[in-house]
Amino acid sequence: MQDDLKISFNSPAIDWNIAIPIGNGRLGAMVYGTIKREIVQLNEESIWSGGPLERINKDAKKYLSKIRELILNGQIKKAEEISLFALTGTPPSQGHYEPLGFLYIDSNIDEDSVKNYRRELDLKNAIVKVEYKVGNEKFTREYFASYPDDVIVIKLTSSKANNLTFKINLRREKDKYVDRSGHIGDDTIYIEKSNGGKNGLSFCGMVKAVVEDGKVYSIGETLIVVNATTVFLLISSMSTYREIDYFEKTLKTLKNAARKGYNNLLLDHIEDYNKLFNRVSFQLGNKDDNANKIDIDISERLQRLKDGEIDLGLIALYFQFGRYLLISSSRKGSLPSNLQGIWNKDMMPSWDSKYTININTEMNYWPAEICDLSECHLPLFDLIEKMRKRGSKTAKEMYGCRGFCAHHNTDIWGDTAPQDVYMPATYWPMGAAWLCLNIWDYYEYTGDIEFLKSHYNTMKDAALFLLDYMIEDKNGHLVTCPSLSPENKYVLQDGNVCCLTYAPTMDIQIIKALFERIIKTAKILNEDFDFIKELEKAMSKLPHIQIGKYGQIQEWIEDYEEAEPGHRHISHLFGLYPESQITKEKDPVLFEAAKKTLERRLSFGSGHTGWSRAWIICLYARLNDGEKAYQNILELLKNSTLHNLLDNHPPFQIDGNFGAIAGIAEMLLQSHDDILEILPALPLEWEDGCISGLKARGGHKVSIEWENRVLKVLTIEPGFTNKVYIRYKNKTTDVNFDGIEKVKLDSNLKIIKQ
Ligand code: FUC
Repeated sequence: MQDDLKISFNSPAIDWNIAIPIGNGRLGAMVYGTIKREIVQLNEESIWSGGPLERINKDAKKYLSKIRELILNGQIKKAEEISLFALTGTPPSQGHYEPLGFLYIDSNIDEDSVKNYRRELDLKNAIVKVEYKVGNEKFTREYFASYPDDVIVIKLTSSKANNLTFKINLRREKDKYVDRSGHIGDDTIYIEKSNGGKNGLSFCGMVKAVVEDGKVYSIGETLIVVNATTVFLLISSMSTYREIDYFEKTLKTLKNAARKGYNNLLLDHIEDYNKLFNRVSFQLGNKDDNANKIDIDISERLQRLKDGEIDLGLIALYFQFGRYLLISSSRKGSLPSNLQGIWNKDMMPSWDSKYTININTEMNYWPAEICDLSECHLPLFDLIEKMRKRGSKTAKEMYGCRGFCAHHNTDIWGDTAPQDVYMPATYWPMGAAWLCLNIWDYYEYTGDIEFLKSHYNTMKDAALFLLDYMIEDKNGHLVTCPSLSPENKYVLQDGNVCCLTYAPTMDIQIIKALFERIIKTAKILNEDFDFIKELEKAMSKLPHIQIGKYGQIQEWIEDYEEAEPGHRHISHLFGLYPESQITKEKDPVLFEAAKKTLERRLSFGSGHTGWSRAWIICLYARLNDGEKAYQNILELLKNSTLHNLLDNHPPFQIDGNFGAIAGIAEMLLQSHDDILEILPALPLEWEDGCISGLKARGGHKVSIEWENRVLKVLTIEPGFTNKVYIRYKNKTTDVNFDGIEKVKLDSNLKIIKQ
């Protein structure tokens, strides 16, 4: 592993946007590293306002045919008006994610006498360290979030014996939103919010202090440590989302962790984290140069980038930080990473910090497989199963359809009814179909046939909904109706600006992607042959992707003028990435049109949000344009990245981090269409580099070393498919892996050694 995997800060965080995230999938914390009052902002995955809601509009089915008729006849405004009344959820909104609160550690340290301050995130071991000196005395703090022991751990040490004295509190915003707090014995304090049996969650947060020497006691809701040399704090939280006995369970978790002791907690944490993180290493540019920059404050590195300095090490660091974030916010058994991963500071967060499934949640999981973090992908499938149950009711009651559907948002209870009263987004019924594509993707990288088998019916249910939902248009095409192209609007000849439509391009592409995946799965499982035929027939009746008057991929079924030609969503390029329906080999004309589409969007200012910029990186990688992909990475770092490297929508939204690193991986390796393409979009500036451990479809582990922009060594450790086709520039070859453990090839794709 590299030793330049640190994000350094030479001052405490002045606000949340420069605090450092840690997490174990379920518990998250933002470490400020402040001195006199240390602030650690806390999250637990399931602390949401309210509870599961039944929001299906009972009049949807009654008005559905009218809405369809109006849309097909071009009376869009009328259709939109009725949809507002008849399709909007009752009530229109799901609940929102909330923070657990703040941990405050107050001491009497004189901040003016502090010197040699340093705060860092060590990505190699997922540990935050804070160090500073007062006179000759050195104070050190270490923070990590342990997945194996389900606690956040903070260790405080002073170099002078018995010189740590501080008090600790747990608070929620403005000291409100808590209905019980206090201490349990001498060494533990808690806050609790119980819901009195109403529809909603109860939860608690707890801190336990373990001292080696000195004294710990509690008064009221304050924990007091005096004259200690080393103390470690254990923090946990739980809600009724998982445990009726959340309070007892939390207490037990803390006791177990205390018994285990700091060193064992740390060792197990590092071992667990390293198992995932160490799979991929990435070196870009000059090794010594990168190592020299590692102690520079990250804000300064970002500023230098803005000033035009090249910092390839920062790109590699950003990439690994993204992998760190996925490991920290999405672990087996946890909820999936939401709009803010797991790190939300607001009681009323932007877009509720939920799961927006018309791009954002999907983007969170784009890097999961290629960056060899399949295990982190699993929480998404648990949520899809929850949605399946709720979504079959939505499909039936709103639309009279079989199967299951979801609209553009979901929550931790798998809500599937339309969310918001927002014409450009709310009435889009494709959320479940898009999410179900990940089932196949997981299989394609892991070869886990049992997983595929057990999730086949979920994909099938998403398809059954679509088979029933689609109607024939005047040309005999099968079309989704009503629907929209997230979240853009179009202008009709009469000047009306509209959203609702039938068969927007993205829908056609999603349906094709889903049906093709199901057909492949059914063939592998050797079942459902009649259903395969049904899907094939339906696919043959889907409208074709069309090219519009600007040479662009048409976003809608008609070549409408876009209301916002620089819109952040680039939904109609879904077929280019994440899908691979538009490739140079399959259709050079559509490929060119995709290029024009992107250029046009950008020329009108697209990419202004972090995730939009991240998608653009992925799209340019698929267009084999390394230069433009790199320029967009720079734009993202310069204009849409906070000083703790978290993505800035604004505000912070984690999808941009994840989308961007998926794009970086796609610049170096692509594996759609049964061929491994090596360095498909390598920018001029990335002269030398080495990435090891990327995953390709088929489960192959790929390492690539290049020098002077030429492939030096390609190493492949075979996965579950026997044969791979490889392409590098204009050379192709195939390798049969029968009985081979590892193969190395040179720039001519000749085998160097096996
Ligand atoms: C979609 C996007 C917004 C934002 C929100 C969470 O509505 O259009 O930009 O990311 O989701």
